Order: sequence, then C-alpha cells, then structure tokens
Amino acid sequence: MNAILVAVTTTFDKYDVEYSLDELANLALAAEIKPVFKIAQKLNSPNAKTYVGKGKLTEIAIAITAYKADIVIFNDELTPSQLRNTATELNINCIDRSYLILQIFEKRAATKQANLEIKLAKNLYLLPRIAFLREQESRSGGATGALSSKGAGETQAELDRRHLMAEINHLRKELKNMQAMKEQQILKRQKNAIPIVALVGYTNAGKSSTMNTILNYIAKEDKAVYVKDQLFATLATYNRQINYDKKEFILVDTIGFVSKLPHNLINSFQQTLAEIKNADYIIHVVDSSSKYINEQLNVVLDVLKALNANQIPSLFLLNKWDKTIDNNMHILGYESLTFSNKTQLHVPELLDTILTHIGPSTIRTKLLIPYSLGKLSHILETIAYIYQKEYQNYGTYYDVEIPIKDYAKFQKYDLDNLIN
Ligand SMILES: Nc1nc2c(ncn2[C@@H]2O[C@H](COP(=O)(O)OP(=O)(O)OP(=O)(O)O)[C@@H](O)[C@H]2O)c(=O)[nH]1
Ligand SMILES: [Mg+2]
Repeated sequence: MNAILVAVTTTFDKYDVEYSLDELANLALAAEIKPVFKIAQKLNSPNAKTYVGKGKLTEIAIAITAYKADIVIFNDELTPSQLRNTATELNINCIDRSYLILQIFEKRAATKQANLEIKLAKNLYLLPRIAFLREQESRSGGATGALSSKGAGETQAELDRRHLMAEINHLRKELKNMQAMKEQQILKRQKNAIPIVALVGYTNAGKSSTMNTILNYIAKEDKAVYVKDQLFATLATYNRQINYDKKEFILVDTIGFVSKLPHNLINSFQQTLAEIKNADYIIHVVDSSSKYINEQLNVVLDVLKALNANQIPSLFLLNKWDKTIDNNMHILGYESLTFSNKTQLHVPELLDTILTHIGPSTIRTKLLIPYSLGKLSHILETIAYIYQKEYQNYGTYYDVEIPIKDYAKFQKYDLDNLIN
C-alpha cells in the first residue's frame, strides 16, 4: 500500500516537521505501508474542517495520482469530521497518526494484558469514528482492516456503537481484575524491598538488548527477551531478577515511546507502564547514533512526565556508541554512560552504577563465625533475620539475611569467601 504523508506545522510545535514526518514514515513502514511522498503545510492552527487548507487539498490530490497512492496518513489525531471531510474531498482512504500507532500496537501485542489494553485504546478511538470508518471500509473493501464485518448505513453504525460500548465495559472490567492481581505482586515486592530498575527509552533505542546484555553478563541468558530492529518490538513489561555482587534488583524492560502517542493509548497502558512509576532507578536508553537524539530524548522525558515518573533518579545510557560519530557527545548536567550492546562497552560499569544508586537492601548469606568472636555473633543476631543457626566445629554457622550496609563487617566470615 502506498501512502502520502501529510503534516500541518504550527508555531507551537515542539519538534521540527522533518523529524516528525520521518517518524511518521517509520511508523508507516512498521505497519507495512510504503510512504511515497511527504507534504507539509505551515498554518496558525490546523483547519477545523479539513486539517490542511483548501489549496493544499488540491496539491494532495495531484500527489495521489502522481504517486499512485492508496491512502493518506495525517501526522496528528484528526477529529471524526476532519477525517470524513478529507476522505470525501480526496475520494481516498484517510487515516491519522493515532490510528496508525494503534494498528501497529495491535499487531505486535503478545501478552494477554497488552492485548486487553490495546483493544480498549482502539475501541475508545473508534467510538466517535465508527460510522466514518464503516464508510471507508466499504470504499476499500476492507483494506484498512479496522472492522470485522462489512455493511453500511446509519443503523449499522448504531449497532457498531452499541457493540463497542459493551466491549469497552467488558475490557475495563477485565483489566481491573488484572490490576488487583498486579497490585498484590507489587506490594509483595515492596515488602521484600527488592529495588526496581526500569529500562525506558525511545522505541528501537536498544532497551531489550541492554536487558539481554545484563542477563548474559550474569549468566542468565536463558531469560533473554525479544529484540528486533523494528518499532515497538516490545509491547509488554518483562521483569527479570538480577543478582550481582551480593545485591539484587528487578530489571524491567517495557514499551518504547514515540512522539504524539495517542492519549487513549497512554491511559490504557497504565498497567503496563505502572512498573516505571514504581521504579527506584531509571535507565534511560538513548540511541546516541540517531540524528534525532535531542528530539527522541525530549519525547521520552515528556512521557515520563505524563507518567509522573520524572523525579525518579535516572541515568542516560548512550547506547549504540559503536556507531556514534560524535565522540564528544554528553548530556549536560546529567549522569550518563557511553555503552554498546554490540561491543559490550561498559557493561560492568553499568551494573556498578546501578548498584550504587539502588537503595539499601538486604542480602542473604551464610556465615561461619569463630567462637572467639562472641561479640560479633551478638551484633549479627541483633541485626539479622536468622534462617538457621548451628554450632559447628570451628564456630557458629548462620544462614541469615542482613542489611547490605552491615555486610562488610561479616564479609571475612562469609562461607563463599572462605571456600574460594
Ligand atoms: N549497533 C548497535 N545496534 C544495537 C545496539 N543495541 C541494540 N542494537 C540494535 O537496535 C535494534 C533495536 O534493539 P532493541 O533492543 O529491540 O530495542 P528496544 O529499545 O527494546 O526497542 P522496542 O522494544 O521496539 O522499543 C536491534 O536491531 C538491535 O540489534 C548497539 O549497542 N549497537
Ligand atoms: Mg524492546
């Protein structure tokens, strides 16, 4: 399918139009649509009826013929009437950026929760647009893939609407049940006080690869997550427990971001994104080789803000350093680390940085304390949770959990160290 991409830029726009249209082109490719031409128009605000101005519509019509386009994709979320008016004027299928993103998410969702969340977001998007999409569907014979059955007309639209409403209620109920379960898990983890470290970043920046690099480094490669050179390869949250240097934390890999994510999507994905809000430390993975590094950084910071996660201590991980040309790059005023999954640059340094930032936690350890050190045994028993205590030939054996900050006092008597 060939597409003409159309953007309106205003003076209020945060990102330049070249970046925004490039991103839209990548989104189209991710949905297996080929962008063949880009058109941009500068306006004070998008036209209320047709998004672009009247003259621009003629230009789009000419481009449609010239490039044999099948579809027009607009760079913002359009109102139902803007979509209908442009589709009628141009006599071609029209979709907007939100719809495109929803389609990609729907195709990629791999877990039950992601499936429910994306269905909810899509139904909320469809609700005011259902009649229009129905018309569009009959124009294209189902090419936009929005709806399951065919038919046209007002009554059909009314039936569709009722069906959507029922489904929305049902999805909300199911998600609520899942949330209750998840909250219990989070509570349990808080009780165990295992710190949470979340990988966040622009889509395709290398979050999942970084997760796998760490798993590989601590010899847990069997727990690897899915990595692919495509937008939104990851559409759920994956937690992995990491034990390193006597500390443990939970590493979380989740969805990547793009600019102008549909607001329905962010609302519906609250549960998937909840792990980020609960994180003790955030690793913001950046594709340092991208020419749009600044824009992508800001997109991610904006979403973190929307999630109320912008106060969590974080590290900028300048990933893909192996193919970064600007070797002097740094992020002013923030902690950052150059990194590469490809060359394994700074893997131990990343782990050390994480460990120094996650709050005090406990470790479980096995100690053998000589009988001559009665005082040390006494200290241990006042601070430790004791799983097992046994009087042996050379001293008292303890299987205990102690605060990490006290570990140094006992390190000498750690059975692991004694054996090594
Ligand atoms: N050259 C190079 N490529 C990398 C590096 N890290 C990741 N990649 C590649 O970047 C692409 C995306 O990697 P992922 O780990 O799937 O990225 P992600 O951030 O999880 O992406 P989404 O889940 O889609 O948001 C893959 O093709 C990786 O092989 C790196 O350090 N150097
Ligand atoms: Mg991923």
